[in-house]
Amino acid sequence: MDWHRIRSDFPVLDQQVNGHPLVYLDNAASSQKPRAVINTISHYYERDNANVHRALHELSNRATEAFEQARKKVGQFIGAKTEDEIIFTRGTTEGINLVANTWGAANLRPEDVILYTGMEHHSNLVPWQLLAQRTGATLRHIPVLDDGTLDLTNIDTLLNEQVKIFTFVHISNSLGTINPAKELIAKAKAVGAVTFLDGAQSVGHLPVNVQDLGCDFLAFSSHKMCGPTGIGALYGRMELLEKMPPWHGGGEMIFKVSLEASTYKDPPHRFEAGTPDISGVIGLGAAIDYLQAIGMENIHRHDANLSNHAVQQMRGIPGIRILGPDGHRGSLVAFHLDFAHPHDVVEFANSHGVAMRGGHHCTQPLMKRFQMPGTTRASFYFYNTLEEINRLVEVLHAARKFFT
Ligand code: 7TS
Repeated sequence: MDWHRIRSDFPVLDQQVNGHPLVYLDNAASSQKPRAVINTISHYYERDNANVHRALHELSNRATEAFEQARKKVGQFIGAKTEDEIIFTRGTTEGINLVANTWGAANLRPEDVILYTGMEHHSNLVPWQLLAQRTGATLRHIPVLDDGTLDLTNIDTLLNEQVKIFTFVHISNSLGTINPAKELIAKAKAVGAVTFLDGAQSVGHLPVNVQDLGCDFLAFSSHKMCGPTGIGALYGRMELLEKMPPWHGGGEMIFKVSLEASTYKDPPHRFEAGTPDISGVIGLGAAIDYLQAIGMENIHRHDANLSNHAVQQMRGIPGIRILGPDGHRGSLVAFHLDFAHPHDVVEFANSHGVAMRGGHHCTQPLMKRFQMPGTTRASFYFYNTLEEINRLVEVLHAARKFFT
């Protein structure tokens, strides 16, 4: 693979920040976009822009065709049985809220348990907490070990017949831990629990196949995988989607409407009220084409090289504490430096052209678990290079000199 050539597909990376070449290491928050995606969106607005599913004129036909083609691409990309199992959302957060408010509201009773883990992003905690308040269901979580992996010692007690839904993150955005999704989903199935996988950090980074994993739901965000912001997808197994009531009401999701009542379309349209983010969906389709041309296995391997190299190099910085597992991990390294607050580290790095994120990363319970107010996080994607990681390490050594 010619990763340097691939990197040149991303115009934004070719710039100086504060007098230094930009080193963009905030990919877990949002990835950059290749020219192919930017051009697809421009082309849509320059040549095809119209509303979808409504008119019989040429532009609307083209827009509808491109929109529905993108649904097919998403379905194939994650191994759905049919593209009708793909619902377009605003992102991972909305996908989780959709399931909590439809499947959850219709199925949860006070005697039921919602199981999640101690390493969830707030977006995989708060919607379930709201649901528990509404339904009387109980919340339960799998604890996290010191090495950043799940403590599965008591899994058979935690994941018992009371559990109605087990929802968990595939790759942690704060630790880099890759959870054993297939194994956990199989355990949940054995006790009759529905499973929800938060794929925000995984779908753009490694091959994900919902039929192989066996999950009932999977949510992810386009902007973390080279696509535009404001769009994402929710996969739901058709047997479940068919039984779920709608969430948002409005145009496009109905079959018949009278002044008294309405009937609804089949999935996925039942869950897509109003004019969708058409250019976003088409842009996401272009991002998937782009990622597939590189190959998800290749991306995963390159990610692993980058994070291994980073962990090895960063271990040499005095006063550093690196969170997350020692071995195989996602493409990010979160750490704490005993000489400076994460926000100060991030600011210092920014003054040297290095973009990172500092804070709790929307995982406050996890920060409490590790007794840290926050961490600094360097997160990589396939367009990052080993040289950039060396530059990061150089800047962290300089930070140590600066702050001590
Ligand atoms: N789940 C995980 C694991 C995430 O990392 C994020 C976003 C979300 C859900 C929510 O995704 P959204 O696209 O709906 O916002 N994570 C981060 C992050 O780590 N830094 O900024 C956003």
